[in-house]
Amino acid sequence: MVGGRYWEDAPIVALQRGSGAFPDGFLWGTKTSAYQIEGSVDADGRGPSIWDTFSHQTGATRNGDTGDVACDHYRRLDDDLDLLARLGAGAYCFSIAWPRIQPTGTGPANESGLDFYRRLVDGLLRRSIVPVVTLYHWDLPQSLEDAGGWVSRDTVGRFAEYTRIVAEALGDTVSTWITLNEPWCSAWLGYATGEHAPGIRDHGKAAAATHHLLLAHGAALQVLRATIPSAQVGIGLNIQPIRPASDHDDDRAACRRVDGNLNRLYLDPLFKGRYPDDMLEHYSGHAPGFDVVAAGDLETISRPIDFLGVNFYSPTTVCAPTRRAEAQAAGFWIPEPDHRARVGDLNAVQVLRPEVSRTQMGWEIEPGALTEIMVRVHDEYATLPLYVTENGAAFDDYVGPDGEIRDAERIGYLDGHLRAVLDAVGAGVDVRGYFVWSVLDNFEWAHGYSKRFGLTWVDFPSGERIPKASFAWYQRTVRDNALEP
Ligand code: IFM
Repeated sequence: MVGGRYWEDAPIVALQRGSGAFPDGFLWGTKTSAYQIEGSVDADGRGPSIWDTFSHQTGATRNGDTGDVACDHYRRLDDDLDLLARLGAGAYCFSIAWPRIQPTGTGPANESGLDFYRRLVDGLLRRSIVPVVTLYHWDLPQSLEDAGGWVSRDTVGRFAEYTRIVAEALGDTVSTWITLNEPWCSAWLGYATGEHAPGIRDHGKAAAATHHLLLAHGAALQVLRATIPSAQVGIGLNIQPIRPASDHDDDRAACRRVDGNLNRLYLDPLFKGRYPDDMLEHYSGHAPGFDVVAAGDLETISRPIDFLGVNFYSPTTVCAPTRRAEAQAAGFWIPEPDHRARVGDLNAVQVLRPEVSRTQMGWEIEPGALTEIMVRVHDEYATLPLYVTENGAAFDDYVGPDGEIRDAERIGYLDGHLRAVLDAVGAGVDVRGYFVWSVLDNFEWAHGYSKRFGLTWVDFPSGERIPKASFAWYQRTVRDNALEP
């Protein structure tokens, strides 16, 4: 934490603007993903996913943590549904583990796997909670990775087949669908930096994976439209403002490259039906790269969606590698490891503003950046409905001697970002809902269990759940459909 002690910082992020009331019908929710919470990785015919394989490799995750047990949600389903009911948020977004449905990523459905999600959806509906289904949150069946994973075009057809199975099984009870969660992470953390499964480091493969993921989105969209004509379908992107450290041309060029990789590489094909020219040129020397694009693909990718899911945590500031010294002289701090520089061969260096508070992930807290990115989507891409499908923060929570978890920083973070949502609404953006990441502390990928994002503390050895102070705060917020003044 920079810029003061945390209890002084927390209120600073809680901006004091407006009445704090949300539009009627605003959808309040929380979100999780299968591998991060379910555990029971061998149960009822589930096959291995790339995250099972990856997390068991030495040094791949902090402390050697895996999702083998995670929050044990698979076996504690009913209790977790009761917890959601107690929270009172009207929606819950979860992901389906593809390897539970098709253990090897192809072939007939595993009915036991489908039954788990049928029970989950029925349990939500019985508690008057709207189910929102994510079809893919990073847990590709290992057999498909062995056949080339997202670098292979065949995976697109497999994803369409899997989507059809799920849509036929749940289509009469689920109306809101997210095809992919954060395809940028699947492509660039999975195939370029190797920080995520499958742990590959090859920029040409990451570019090809980007295209096949987007094509899989388009293919799934068609399947969903054909199978459930009334479905509301979107995709969840981790987009964020990227800023140059200075007005210098080199910093601005670095900023444009990072923006191209993180934002435009996804928004442009989805909403404009083309990849950005500068990114095509940037990756032209990397095979197979965007050479995998075939005639008609961009039409498939850019078919209209019903909403865009915005997953937002933090903005990023970058400088050119040649201007590190100037950035430091201007007061920026340069973290190690330097994420953006390693991602996507972008020739850029991430810098941090020392005066801005950060979460336990080291991510800068700037709620106004959420308003900014949503206004940008609205102004530059499309006026379609937006949902904030992920927003939240990891902090250094702990259970006090009295058994309470007073996560004031998280409340400050969420309050500030919800005010930023209201600012976007005030600026004319059609924001329909907001999902906190996450309702439970869970397996934070390469960070293992060291980062807690939950409204609920999970004691991992015993599985006990303890709602944090932010749980009660969110309960009041959704009940009032408004923030406290
Ligand atoms: O935990 C992740 C989630 O799986 C995807 N979005 C970001 C979260 C926090 O890092």
